[in-house]
Amino acid sequence: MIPARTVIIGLGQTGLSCVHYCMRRGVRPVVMDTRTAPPGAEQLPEGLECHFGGLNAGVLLNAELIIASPGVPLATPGLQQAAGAGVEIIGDVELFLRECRAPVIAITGSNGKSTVTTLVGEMAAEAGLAVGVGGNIGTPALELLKEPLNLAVLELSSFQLETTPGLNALAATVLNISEDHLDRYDSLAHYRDTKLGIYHGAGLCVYNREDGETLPPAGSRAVSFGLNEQDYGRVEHQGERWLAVHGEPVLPVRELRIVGAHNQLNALAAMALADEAGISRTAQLAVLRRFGGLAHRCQFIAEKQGVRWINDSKATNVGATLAAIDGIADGLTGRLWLIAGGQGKGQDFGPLVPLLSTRIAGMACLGQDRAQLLELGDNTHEVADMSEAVSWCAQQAQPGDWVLLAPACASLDMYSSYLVRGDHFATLVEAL
Ligand code: N04
Repeated sequence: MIPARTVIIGLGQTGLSCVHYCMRRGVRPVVMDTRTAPPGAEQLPEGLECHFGGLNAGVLLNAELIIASPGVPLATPGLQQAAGAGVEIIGDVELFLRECRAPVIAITGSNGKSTVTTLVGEMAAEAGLAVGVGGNIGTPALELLKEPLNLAVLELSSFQLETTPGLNALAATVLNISEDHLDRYDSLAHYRDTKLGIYHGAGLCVYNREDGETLPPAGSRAVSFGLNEQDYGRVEHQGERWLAVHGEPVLPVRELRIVGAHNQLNALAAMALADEAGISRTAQLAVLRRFGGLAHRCQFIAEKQGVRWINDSKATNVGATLAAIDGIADGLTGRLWLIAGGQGKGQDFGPLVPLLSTRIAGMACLGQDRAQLLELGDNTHEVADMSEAVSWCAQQAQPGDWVLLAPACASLDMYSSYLVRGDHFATLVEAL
């Protein structure tokens, strides 16, 4: 039951999905957004009460239910007051779960969420299941209720997990934890604990045995993935490395199109989740053999004058940049030029220092927090924008070299999202 006095905070695609959900159930919600002209406002049904450019504390206090966007911190004063007064505050994913009858596979982590979510979704489809894929990736969860499903695969951000108390997934995973979003969390421990909430009520917890921060609570039914022979792992077989399940080789690593140790871990996590959903190994392997990776995720853009240009705009934290560089290292023949910068979100960029003195020939630094990057080494170079970054790298690079956009930062100081940043990069590269 959706109560009559329901407030939806935060518009955009997800906020609109909440509005439509309420309207289908005969409730006309109040809509709020801290932005003066939120995206999607023009698509709202006529005549809804709207408060833009800030939250109306009085209306929030008087609400029976608040559906809060992941874009609004729960620490916002108006929300704190309402919570203190006993108003229920949930997110769109919680609303979805209250109605969804299909089993749910839930995926979070600092990096690799979208890759694993896509893999599991494709595996389920390959096995003939009616599967819905959504959450933090693509389709808002509530949209998945429109079709009858026998499996839902959800990518969940830490912000979504804050407002999803009753997940109870069939299987859930925290892929890895590295620094991110410290502009919204007071510590890495707080960020991690929020992510670990994905294990609440899970039938199976799938964790990364190489990352102790992903460990589920004691007493959980759990299985791990990692690069040795245990559980979901890796073995030597017939003179090469294979992905393995409980020591049994199932697929030569060579047959994966996505490269790097982190992608082998992603593949193993996807298999563990798919097994719990009863998806056949045959279907799993068919997908692992053909999946070439996501757009904006170490995506090859072009070769220009013998230089290869790669778009990893989705690298919005340092961990992702490290994984990208590690992943491409094997194929790399010449030197590597990195484009980085944007909003650092309070991260420590220190882990990039050893790479600047080894693998990275030079780094073009742009955006709001470029000064923090510039001071990491003597082979850094300040640029005003992406256009200057691309032309500087084009001048420096020689045939055989690679240029990688993997900014280790959010794009929101310069772009509306990492997608727009990646597209801009690709356009500039194509024009070289
Ligand atoms: O794209 C990039 O470059 C980086 C994006 C990050 O670093 O991960 N994103 C976020 O931090 C992020 C994005 C955090 C929370 C939610 C989202 C999704 C969805 C709906 C509303 C949304 C943001 C909003 C914003 S709502 C409101 N006022 C980078 C707002 C809202 O500002 O995006 O009332």
